[in-house]
Amino acid sequence: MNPVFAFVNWADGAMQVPGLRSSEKKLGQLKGIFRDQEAWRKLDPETIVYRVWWWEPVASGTEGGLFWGTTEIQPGRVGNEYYMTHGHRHLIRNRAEFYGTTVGTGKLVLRDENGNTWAEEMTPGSLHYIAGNVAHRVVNIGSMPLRFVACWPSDAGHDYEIAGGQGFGAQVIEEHGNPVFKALGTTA
Ligand code: S6P
Ligand code: ZN
Repeated sequence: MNPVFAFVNWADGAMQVPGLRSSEKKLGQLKGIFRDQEAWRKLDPETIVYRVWWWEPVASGTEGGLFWGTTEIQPGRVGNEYYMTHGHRHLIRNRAEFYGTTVGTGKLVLRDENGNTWAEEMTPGSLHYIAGNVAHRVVNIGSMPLRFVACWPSDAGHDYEIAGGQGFGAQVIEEHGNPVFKALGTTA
């Protein structure tokens, strides 16, 4: 038998594999993502909001291949809006993706090509099928880091155009100590 090449700690999603890639996203790199720009300006731009570790067993752009990754979002808020990922669509629109929560609690915000936005609850063990053409963003609504694993096609690519402004059509904010999913353009 061949030795095991890659490991995932299924309790938290931590990965061990040769050639593991990683990136981090700081508050300063998330300009225009959070609604309260004034609150965003007052925060330290060097604060890390989330990190991603991923494995590319085939070259990026390979048709028919898959990538695997883990994302960790810190707890926190900009104004009353919880820390979240940029959010994106896949460049090749019909490429789907799986997300699986390992640690923490969150909301997976989804927006289809008809402009319908909804959210799925993320809790340890929750598994989410993100259909092709559906934009996806993860919001950490808890008081500890939120971690989820992801599997996506190696030729999917990322289109971040939807991430800014009112692109997702909704936001997740804290109200009286509770997370609330709010469609934009509606009154409080
Ligand atoms: C890739 C997959 C994740 C995200 C990561 C960060 O298709 O959906 O690995 O890249 O969660 O989010 P974002 O929106 O900054 O790419
Ligand atoms: Zn994706």
